[in-house]
Amino acid sequence: MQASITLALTNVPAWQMIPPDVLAYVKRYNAAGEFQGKYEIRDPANRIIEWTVDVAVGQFGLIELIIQDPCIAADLDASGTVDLADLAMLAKAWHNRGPEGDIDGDENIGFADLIILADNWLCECN
Ligand SMILES: [Ca+2]
Ligand SMILES: [Ca+2]
Repeated sequence: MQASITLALTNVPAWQMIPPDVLAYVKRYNAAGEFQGKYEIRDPANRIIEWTVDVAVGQFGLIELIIQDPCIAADLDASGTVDLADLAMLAKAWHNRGPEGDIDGDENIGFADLIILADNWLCECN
């Protein structure tokens, strides 16, 4: 069975108050808990997010709203500083899929994550 879900981010003024330097997105999972997609919420085209799911009505998966300081996101080992240890974790996960080593939330490990890490190099995020 297929069904369509619409997630409408209707409180636009609230979204516009999100600081420009934070990561802000929605992650979607299916009923089995598997990652399905990431949606940027600053993109005006994505203020209304709609997709089709292949599960019965009432069995929709998790939707996770993430608003996060990019320094904390880039601190992969949660040491309080973005440094070589985090770069090593990113390199180890390079081109993998999944949350391990992911910084921008798309569950692909690549240049987008490296850019955030580089932009926050040596930042202290306590
Ligand atoms: Ca760290
Ligand atoms: Ca990523």
